[in-house]
Amino acid sequence: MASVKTVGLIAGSVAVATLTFGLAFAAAPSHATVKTATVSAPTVKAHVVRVTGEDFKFTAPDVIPAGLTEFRFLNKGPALHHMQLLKLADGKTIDALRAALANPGPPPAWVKQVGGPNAPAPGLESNATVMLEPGNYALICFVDLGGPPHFMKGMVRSLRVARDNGPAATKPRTDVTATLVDYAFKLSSPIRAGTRTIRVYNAAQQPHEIELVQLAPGASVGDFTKWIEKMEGPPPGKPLGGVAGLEAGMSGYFTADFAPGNYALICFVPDAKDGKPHFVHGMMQQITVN
Ligand SMILES: [Cu+2]
Repeated sequence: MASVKTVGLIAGSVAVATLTFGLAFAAAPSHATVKTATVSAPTVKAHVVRVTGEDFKFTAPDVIPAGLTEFRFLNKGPALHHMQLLKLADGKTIDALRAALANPGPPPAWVKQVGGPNAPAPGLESNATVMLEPGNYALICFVDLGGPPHFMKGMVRSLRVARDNGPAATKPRTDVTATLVDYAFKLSSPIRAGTRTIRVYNAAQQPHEIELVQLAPGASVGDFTKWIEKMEGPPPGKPLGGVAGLEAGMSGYFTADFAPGNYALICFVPDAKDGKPHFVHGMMQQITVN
């Protein structure tokens, strides 16, 4: 498949950081009145689903309930992995997906990219919160270490999302919105140091993602994308996660602990026209967190 990411990470060369992840939910005031109908709805949390990735498989539930869902993805390594969610059209199965992906070129039109936790360095956990409709999905890893992409080695797994009649979850409270366009990231405000929840919204015509990388002191986003091409020497940054590929018009959320310093936002999604990763078209941005 030509439209595969070329992200790599040298196992063991990345220090394991102590990061904590979590979502902040808006607390609804609770009060009740006798005569009027102004009863506040209680806060309902998103479902939490834990997934692990390793060389080369996912460990995940087979069936989960529909609705707002926070995926927590632990990369047990030793390679870099992410957890892209694909929604399959009605009647399509994981076997049909495998068959389609055996051919080079972009995924078939009956597959929709609906986000998921983007790649954390080995040993780290990343998260993403997305709204899931009932249906058939796949978890897939598009990461490529210069060899076959990881889904060719077994990192594709089916996930059934079943109808859920519970109350709708409260959307995460967000600190910053990152809007994805062709080919840039637009932040609604600077990201301040601390635990921050970012809403990622794809306003473009084709799929995009955010991969968040904490840059090593003195390193630039260009140093990191150059390093990816050859993967020689220690990486000049540490992947932390973000939100994997989203179709046009879709949104997702991720939460990360931002220590002061420099970070990179990068999109590796292959371009609809020329198949090159979007960072080649300029979809990479360096930000400073204070
Ligand atoms: Cu992109």
